[in-house]
Amino acid sequence: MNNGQDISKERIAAELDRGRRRSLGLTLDALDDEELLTQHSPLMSPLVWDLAHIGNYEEQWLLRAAAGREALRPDIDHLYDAFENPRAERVDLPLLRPQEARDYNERVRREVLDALDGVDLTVPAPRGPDDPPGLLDAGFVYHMVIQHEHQHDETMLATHQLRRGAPVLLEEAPAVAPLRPPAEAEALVPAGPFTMGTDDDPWAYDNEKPAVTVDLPAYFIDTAPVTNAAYREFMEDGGYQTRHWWSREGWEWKEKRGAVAPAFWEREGEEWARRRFGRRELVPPDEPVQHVNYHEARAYAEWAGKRLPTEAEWEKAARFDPATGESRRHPWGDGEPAARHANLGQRRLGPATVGRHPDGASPLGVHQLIGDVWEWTSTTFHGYPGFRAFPYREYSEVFFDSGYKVLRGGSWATHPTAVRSTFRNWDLPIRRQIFSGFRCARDAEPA
Ligand code: AVJ
Ligand code: FE
Repeated sequence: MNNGQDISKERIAAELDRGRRRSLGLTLDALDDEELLTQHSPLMSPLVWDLAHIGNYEEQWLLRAAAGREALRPDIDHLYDAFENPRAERVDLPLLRPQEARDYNERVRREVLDALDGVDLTVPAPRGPDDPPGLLDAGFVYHMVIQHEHQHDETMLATHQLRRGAPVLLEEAPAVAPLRPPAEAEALVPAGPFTMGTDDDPWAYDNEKPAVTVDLPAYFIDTAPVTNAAYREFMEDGGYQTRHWWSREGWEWKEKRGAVAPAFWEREGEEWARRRFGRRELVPPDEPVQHVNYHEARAYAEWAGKRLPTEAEWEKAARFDPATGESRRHPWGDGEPAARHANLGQRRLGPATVGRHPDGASPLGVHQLIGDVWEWTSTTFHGYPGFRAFPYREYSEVFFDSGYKVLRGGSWATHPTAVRSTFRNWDLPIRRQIFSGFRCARDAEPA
């Protein structure tokens, strides 16, 4: 079973190419060498690090591990090892220059495509529970590398957002779709079991496996992410000045940072403006709020008399079909995301207005779960029961149970291949340079 996914080599080659054109668009077209080598923020790598890291990861996994070819540049592995080199220190490494990085990536890619013909990507016969998974099973390692490039492209967009100076990224005019906001503010998710995670999605990472049955009591979940307008009500009601709404950790963060609004917001008389990729504009009221951290999301939820959803609640709202009792790959079904379903893949440089994607709603009527903004959940990143690290502990396992909060659903900057209803992202509760927002939930029965 491969969940109806096309695992043809043509698809893999096309997706590899799509990722590369995107990476080059974020580095080559946009900025000169000096800007690529600069550290725009201590939170981020110089863009040229991400670029060569993408190629080095591809060399390690697709050339050496998958195709068994000889290493091209084992001498640079240590420079592009994310664990050996904290982000703030990468600027001081003897990195490949931008043109060297492009040439290296192209060399790796040429060999990868050359070797692709000879690899066996068939779906294996069902394995026993103790048999280890295989790197090539149903194209796994190729999917991992395709997603990896897009994940770094999203990270590079966060670097672009932090960068000062004239705008360099172009924005396509968003297609005008009919605006059909959800009729109700909340959806009731009925009590009962659902399937969380997956055993057989050929794009799924180790942390999305294995599939587990989770039984949840009934709850309400917001049918849309919290908007800028709603978030401003919290601000104007003294949200950032009222200790009561915040956790101890959250209040400490807020006091230390002096935060009074989401990141990149600036006062404009009585109004609020925001900086977005080098442009300044009034904050649009009906878009999902973004660039808030876990503490801010949690404080808002407390103020609203609600709470953040757990990640299980988020996933059930996104996948559960009450008519069949089954879990879907996406809120709208098992089909690939199309433009009408969700705002993904950097088509715009920000979230879409609430109500723009009625065709992407879940069976329970929850909108915009996929795309727009990553949504904070109350869950600490952990392994599902039966978790097995694959193919390396440093993708997921080393982050388990250490205070990282799970984010779900992808943002406008997330590529369609790099998100699904089972996909789990994570970050520290203080981070807000990512494209993060949230929605609220509450118990259906008072506890
Ligand atoms: C899953 C987004 C948290 O960017 O740190 C990139 C993805 N892992 N390279 C990250 C990742 C290795 C990861 N996140
Ligand atoms: Fe990486």
